[in-house]
Amino acid sequence: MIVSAAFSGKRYAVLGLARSGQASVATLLASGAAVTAWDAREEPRAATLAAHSAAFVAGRLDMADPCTLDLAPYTALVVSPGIPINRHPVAEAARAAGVPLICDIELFAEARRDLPPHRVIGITGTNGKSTTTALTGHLLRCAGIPARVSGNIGRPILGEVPLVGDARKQGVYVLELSSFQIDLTQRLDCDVAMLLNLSPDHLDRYDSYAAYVDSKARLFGMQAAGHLAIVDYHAAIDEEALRYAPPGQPFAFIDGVELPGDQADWPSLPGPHNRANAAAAVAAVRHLGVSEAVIETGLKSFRGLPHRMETVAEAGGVLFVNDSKATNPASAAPALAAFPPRAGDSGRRARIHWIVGGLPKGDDLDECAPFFAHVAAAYTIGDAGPRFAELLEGVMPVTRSEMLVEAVRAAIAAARPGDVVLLSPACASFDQFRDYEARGLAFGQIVAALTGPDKAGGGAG
Ligand code: UMA
Ligand code: ADP
Repeated sequence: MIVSAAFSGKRYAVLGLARSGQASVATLLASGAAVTAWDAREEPRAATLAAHSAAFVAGRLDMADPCTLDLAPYTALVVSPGIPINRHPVAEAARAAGVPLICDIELFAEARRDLPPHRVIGITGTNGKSTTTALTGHLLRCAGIPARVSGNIGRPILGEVPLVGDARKQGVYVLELSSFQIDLTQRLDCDVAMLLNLSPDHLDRYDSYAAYVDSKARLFGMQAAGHLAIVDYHAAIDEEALRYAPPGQPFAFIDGVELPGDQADWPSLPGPHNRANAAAAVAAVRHLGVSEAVIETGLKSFRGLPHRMETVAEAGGVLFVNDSKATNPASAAPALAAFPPRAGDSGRRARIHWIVGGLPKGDDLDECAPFFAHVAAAYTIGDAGPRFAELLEGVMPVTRSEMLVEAVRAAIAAARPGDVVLLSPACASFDQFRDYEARGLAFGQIVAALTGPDKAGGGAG
């Protein structure tokens, strides 16, 4: 766990006690701070109390009557990134009391002064963050550089074992950062900061797309002069992503990065989107001195993350691919692009059976449209199902499945050898699942049940 004298003797309020909130409470208490904490749910409240009984005070940070809390005495209010500060009453209460609204990433930024010499790579963007974060950590470790891979990728940074090092041999914290985390961070100076790409997302949390872009661009505004910014060429030009960067800041364009070797030798980085992710990671580690030879072997040995273009089964010549992490149309598009039509008996044949839908992020699938010709049939699910079916009917055969299990069953019945049953929903999962991971696991289990040795029958068996 990361601890720091920076918090000693101060008072913090913490709202949200899941992964990042729990880690924040633990760090603050171990650092000698007093903590008042709350979660809307009883279970995480009880778990936090059980873990830190003596030192911890529960307070109604949800601002519900009758116990509305006076925030004025607190050094800061630490909120979890999942709490919508654009509409939660605690945000207004904190502003009224003049108390900074921060998250665990800002606590880490403050704690850095007490950590041994180290460097930080911060990675944001709409899509590809986790892949690029994991790959960056992998390339550093291949070079023998100690690295922690944390943040939005699912590991709260404050729970990490601090890196040991000295000025000559510094470890690297590789942080995946969501716009929610950047909004709650004021002082994270990344040695290398990258903005991978931008497309509309999370618009329930922002007044406009411009406000979402602005949130991401602030990552560069926190960098010291001389620290490297890595940007997608289009993001930089179209969205002025570097507008907050210090004057004269060095920057690299992702599409200008030279990559060693042949992408065909990188089993976990297929497609043009992964080439861009690789370029961003390579630019960062090159800047920190990793050699070309290590980069070349590291790209080959990298193994991808679950729920991103993950092959979960192959049965009867049909591939089953879990891309549950594709939670918006821009991230589903490369998955469709990855399986172009193949030559068949009667000309080129589309081979994707596309399971699409969930909680929609928008009203269209425009970004996927260039690859509709790759789709043999669509199976719509979830809240977005009826709308997506309307959009796709007439362009491709559509089965209105509603439930994932029905979609998989119908796809198996229709799939022929050489085809791909692809879950790439282009939507959030929260209408039917706890999160994208639960959705991806359900897909894998359904596929196993319907294609495994005990299955009842089906086209792909
Ligand atoms: N809560 C309240 N009141 C509310 C709303 C929520 O008390 O009004 C409580 C909930 O009951 C819950 C907690 O707040 O206990 C939720 O906090 P959280 O959703 O921030 O959960 P964490 O486990 O702390 O996860 C967060 C990030 N979650 C989000 O940004 C939504 C995780 O990113 C991150 O991995 C983790 O910190 C560790 O750093 C997840 C994510 O979905 C993967 N990110 C979004 C994305 O990638 O699209 C941005
Ligand atoms: P994030 O952490 O930003 O959500 P991931 O690496 O987890 O990104 O990938 C999420 C989804 O986005 C996957 O379905 C993947 O196929 C797709 N994807 C990955 N990289 C990119 C990219 N650079 N551009 C567009 N889509 C991408």
